[in-house]
Amino acid sequence: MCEPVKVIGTRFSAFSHRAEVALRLKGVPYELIAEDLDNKSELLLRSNPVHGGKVPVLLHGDRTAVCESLVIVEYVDEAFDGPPILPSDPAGRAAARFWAGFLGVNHCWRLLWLALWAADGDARAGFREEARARLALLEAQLEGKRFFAGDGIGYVDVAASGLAYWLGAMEEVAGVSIMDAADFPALCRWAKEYTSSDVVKGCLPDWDELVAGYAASTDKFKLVAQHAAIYQ
Ligand SMILES: N[C@@H](CCC(=O)N[C@@H](CS)C(=O)NCC(=O)O)C(=O)O
Repeated sequence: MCEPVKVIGTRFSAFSHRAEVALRLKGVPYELIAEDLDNKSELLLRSNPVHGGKVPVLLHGDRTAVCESLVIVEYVDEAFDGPPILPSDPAGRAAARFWAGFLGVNHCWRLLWLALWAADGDARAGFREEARARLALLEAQLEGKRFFAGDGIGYVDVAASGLAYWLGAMEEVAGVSIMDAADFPALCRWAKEYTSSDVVKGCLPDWDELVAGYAASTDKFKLVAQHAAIYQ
């Protein structure tokens, strides 16, 4: 009998999506325990005490909770049968981990966040240029490929998923265009392909709800940008 698999998360979070989509790629049934991040559950705080109750957290039977989205994706890849998410060869795995790390907070999302939500217009424009320079490096990675992983969705695609959907919702709410089709045709085409995949579609939030949720959180987002305390 299979042990229950649960994701503590929210579909408003692109990091949370990484955990869900990894399970779906493997064909693992799971339950999403939806969190309100403004009013975190005891279960979440208990399961991820080190990072103060960040989502996602994966619960697998009675094992220790798995925290950090990319750690979860790797755990899912190793713990369950099904198509591999990471490349099988060490060099491919190393490259995939490098780009997945690049798509984390320190290299990409901090700049994107500041480009969207920094209070000062000039500073925001500067962050936008820096963020776009990072996106240009990703654009080049897609050359001649349908997905970052090749013909199908793999580790880097999962890591990049925030750019495929959640960034667009934030751009709409903030009124800032960062990843436009004129300068990033490959990334925009990839985003369409990624979000059209049946596996992915099954765990995307409703667009209007996402936009409304972000619109309601704008003050909080700006405050986070002001303190540059953006998610680690
Ligand atoms: N590095 C973490 C980042 C996770 C993260 O920042 N999650 C956000 C939602 S997008 C969160 O839980 N925020 C609530 C908080 O920080 O209190 C990961 O990859 O899992």
